[in-house]
Amino acid sequence: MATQANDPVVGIVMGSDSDLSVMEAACQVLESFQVTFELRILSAHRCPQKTSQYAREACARGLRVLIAGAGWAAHLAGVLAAETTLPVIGVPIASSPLQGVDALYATVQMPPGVPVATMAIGQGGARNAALFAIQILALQDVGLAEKFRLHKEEMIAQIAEKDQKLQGRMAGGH
Ligand code: RP5
Repeated sequence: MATQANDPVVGIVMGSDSDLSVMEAACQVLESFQVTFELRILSAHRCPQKTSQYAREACARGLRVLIAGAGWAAHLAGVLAAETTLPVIGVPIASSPLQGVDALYATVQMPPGVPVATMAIGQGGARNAALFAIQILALQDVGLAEKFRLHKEEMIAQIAEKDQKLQGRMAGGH
């Protein structure tokens, strides 16, 4: 389980504790880049006032990006985006019988004027949400930008290694 930082710059919010196994993927990425974050359970429909207040106070508290993970008719990211000027990244979660397609549409289809940067459904989306948050923060943090550049280089190296192994197997006839 991730540890919370004293001065978080990323706020990760999820609609329920049942979303935690997905959103932990975002925590792991932020931890690996040493980006401070807080993790909260807030709900657009179960505690709308508290959720709005969180978003309204987020910027003054020092948060710079919000990540919101929610399932079903997921309003969480949209409500946060409505109440803050910070960028909001949405992660649709497959917790309903529609396997997250409902949450994807609810999150991505924000009406013009209030954008939510929407990632893929599930853990992959949660990972990407953290990486996208890092890219935003890196615009004003040279050290973080360098870490992100190294992350991209690592991916290039990993693919090259996989390809080399494959070519070796193909040449060997198995
Ligand atoms: C959404 O409803 C949450 O984001 C969660 O994905 C889903 C189910 O919540 P629980 O019934 O498990 O609390 O609001």
